Amino acid sequence: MLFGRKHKNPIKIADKNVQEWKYTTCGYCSTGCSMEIGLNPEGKPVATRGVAGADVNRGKLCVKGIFEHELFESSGRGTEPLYREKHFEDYQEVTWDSALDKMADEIKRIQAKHGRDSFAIVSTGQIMTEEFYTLGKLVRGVIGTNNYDGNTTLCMASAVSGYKRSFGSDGPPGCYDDFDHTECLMAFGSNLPEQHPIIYWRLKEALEKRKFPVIVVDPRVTMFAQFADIHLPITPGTDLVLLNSLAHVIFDEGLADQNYIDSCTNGYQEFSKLVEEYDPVSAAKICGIDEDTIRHVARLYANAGAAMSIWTMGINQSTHGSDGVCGINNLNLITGNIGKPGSSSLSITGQCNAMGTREWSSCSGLPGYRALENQQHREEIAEFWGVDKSFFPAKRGMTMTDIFPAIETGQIKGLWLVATNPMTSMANSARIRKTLEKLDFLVVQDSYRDVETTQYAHMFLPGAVWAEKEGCFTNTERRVNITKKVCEPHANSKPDHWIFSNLAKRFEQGKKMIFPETTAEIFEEMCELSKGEGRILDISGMTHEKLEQQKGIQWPFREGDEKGAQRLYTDGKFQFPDGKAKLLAMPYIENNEKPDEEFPFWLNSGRVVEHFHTRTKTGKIGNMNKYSPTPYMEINPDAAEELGLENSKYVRLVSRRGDAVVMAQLTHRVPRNMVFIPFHFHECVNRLTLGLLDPYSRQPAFKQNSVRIEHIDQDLAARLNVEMRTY
Ligand SMILES: Nc1nc2c(c(=O)[nH]1)N[C@H]1C(S)=C(S)[C@@H](COP(=O)(O)OP(=O)(O)OC[C@H]3O[C@@H](n4cnc5c(=O)[nH]c(N)nc54)[C@H](O)[C@@H]3O)O[C@H]1N2
Ligand SMILES: Nc1nc2c(c(=O)[nH]1)N[C@H]1C(S)=C(S)[C@@H](COP(=O)(O)OP(=O)(O)OC[C@H]3O[C@@H](n4cnc5c(=O)[nH]c(N)nc54)[C@H](O)[C@@H]3O)O[C@H]1N2
Ligand code: SF4
Ligand SMILES: [Mo]
Repeated sequence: MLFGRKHKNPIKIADKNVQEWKYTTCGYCSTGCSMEIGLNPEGKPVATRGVAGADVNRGKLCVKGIFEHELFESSGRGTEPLYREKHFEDYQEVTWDSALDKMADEIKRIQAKHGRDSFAIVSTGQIMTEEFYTLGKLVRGVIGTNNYDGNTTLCMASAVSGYKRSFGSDGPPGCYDDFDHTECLMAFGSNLPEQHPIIYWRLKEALEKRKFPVIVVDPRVTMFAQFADIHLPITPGTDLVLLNSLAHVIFDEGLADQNYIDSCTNGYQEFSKLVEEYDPVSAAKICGIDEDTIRHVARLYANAGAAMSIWTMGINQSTHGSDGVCGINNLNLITGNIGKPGSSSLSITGQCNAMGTREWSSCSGLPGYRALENQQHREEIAEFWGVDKSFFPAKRGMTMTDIFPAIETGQIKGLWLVATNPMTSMANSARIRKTLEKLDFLVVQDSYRDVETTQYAHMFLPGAVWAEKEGCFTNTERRVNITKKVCEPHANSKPDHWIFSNLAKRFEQGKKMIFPETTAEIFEEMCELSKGEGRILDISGMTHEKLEQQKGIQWPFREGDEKGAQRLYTDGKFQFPDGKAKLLAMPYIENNEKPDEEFPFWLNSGRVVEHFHTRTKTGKIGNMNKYSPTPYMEINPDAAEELGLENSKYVRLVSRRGDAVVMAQLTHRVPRNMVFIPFHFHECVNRLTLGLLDPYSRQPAFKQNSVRIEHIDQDLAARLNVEMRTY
């Protein structure tokens, strides 16, 4: 028998002829992996590898990271600025000077005619922090519109809102190292192995050293649920009921940490009174988790020496997203599980720099977690930038999800989209299309020319992507890391911060202000602004060089500090004036679109490991796209049998908003009354979604909708499907 290594063909890794490796941080998800891009002798990026000494990923990368060097030259990249007078005329290539002159003129014209706030700006979680800061300076200090927000309203807004309501400030209090100390982990609406594979790997490493229970709350049997000790297949949109009921059991059985509650929180009376109503028997009827399991999980969590919760979009994207986050915070406050090793309320962030925009973009306030509502903050920034303090509004303006309806009603006439693709990523695409068509002036600034929203724009500005420029991202655990420039921007595309500062120069006020040339100088300015007694977001000890040396540093990191802070609130002091956190009493209100006779299936949506968002990047990289090139839905085989539906057949899904054609994948991952569709495909799930908004965060409920399934002619569907596959 010829078994054994000796007789096997050894795996050969093709020699890419790498001459130099350059340090960067991954530009996909918020895990924040440190990587190096290999350049061949011609300076072309040909390989990617993980950085062994980096604390986050310790040499590992997921499938998206490994092929990231391929995106620089992928198809559809923007090459030159484009302009056209009217929608649907042909675009003409124009110079940067004429594009930016025209753009400044249009902004001034619209603002003069309809008021400053009639021009809106929506940005992203995917450009560098220095770029966010520069955009904020331009928008708040020069253009002066208050209708300025980011796609993070589709993503992290509920986490931000929940952190502010519970702790008095945004900022995830924990870190990945908590996995090495916790004795119980509960994950709500997060599919970590697919969406944050390297955070999941850190969790697995911790579990291999020391066993502790992992509980996953998700209506789907996700990969994470399959690996968990306990899976709670919750009824969509009812996490708050489960959370209130866990608190009920913890109080009822005397398992709460009363010392911590008394010394570190307010609101106990009201909260404990409200959760009295959420006994497990009543709660089970709403959330679908049986009473014994609720009690069992409550005891496991409360009796653990250290317990932590993580969550992602299953919580945030919900009509009770913000309440769900506060519910998780309540659970950790009553069990004394904040700010200690292994004890945390850790929101797993989404995009590579969704944290950077929260910290520095001024979208919902002013830089460095300052608030527009705070007079002292307005004065500090006005003085620092050299702007008249009365120029700043005293209250935050519209969110992304309110800006679109305001275009419909004619209140907003012009829109500038920076690195976001709402034609595919916002709910109810038909309505979004009509809305965009109403605009007098729409600018799309994206690294890809073929992004769907460009079809509705007047101007397209090609932005350099990721490691074509230098700057920072902040990851889920507040770690700031640096991406070095590894190659020149594609064709005539420009770094986003260059676009922002060159537009600023076309306004009188912009000429008076300083917009530094390099991101290192911009970073220094931010460090200066972050100094201050009692500020948790203090990065004053950081420099670009130190970030590369230490392969990322967690904030707060003050001047003179040797190490970043792993955790927040370690002293039990929170960011409210009296230093106490808030226990919040939140009744559950049922308001979702639920399955009924006409639309009998829950429509759930989310992601798969090989694709990122609207596929502008991964759709073009063969080693990603090949795994799921076709829009599809997961459907339970029993439901399929009832409908007479076979695996790999096409179906038409219909909701109250529209329809979509997808391929059926039969799997027990979804319950009998649910279908799940990855949202990566254009003209697909968001044609169907409703997207009701959370009252606090204004984040859409992307995951709770209802649909029916119809048969469709297979030849027609296959044809339609080929046409839909843009790449
Ligand atoms: N491969 C890949 N990774 C990514 C991304 C990507 O596009 N591709 N995007 C990044 C971004 S921006 C984000 S925001 C994150 C998202 O990361 P995740 O939130 O982990 O991903 P999703 O698939 O959107 O949703 C997670 C789960 O929520 C569940 N869910 C639905 N409704 C409910 C509910 O009512 N309650 C509960 N408890 N769960 C529910 C869904 O069944 C789904 O399995 O991923 C980041 N990482
Ligand atoms: N049904 C459903 N819909 C959803 C979700 C869901 O779970 N279900 N999830 C929501 C969530 S959590 C999110 S975060 C959103 C994401 O939705 P989008 O914001 O639309 O996400 P992307 O497709 O990543 O769009 C980012 C764009 O920025 C471009 N880009 C990348 N880097 C750069 C750069 O450096 N400069 C410039 N100028 N452009 C750049 C990319 O090419 C891309 O076109 O989708 C939301 N929509
Ligand atoms: S886990 Fe996220 S940050 Fe790490 S390589 Fe994968 S996509 Fe990039
Ligand atoms: Mo996101």
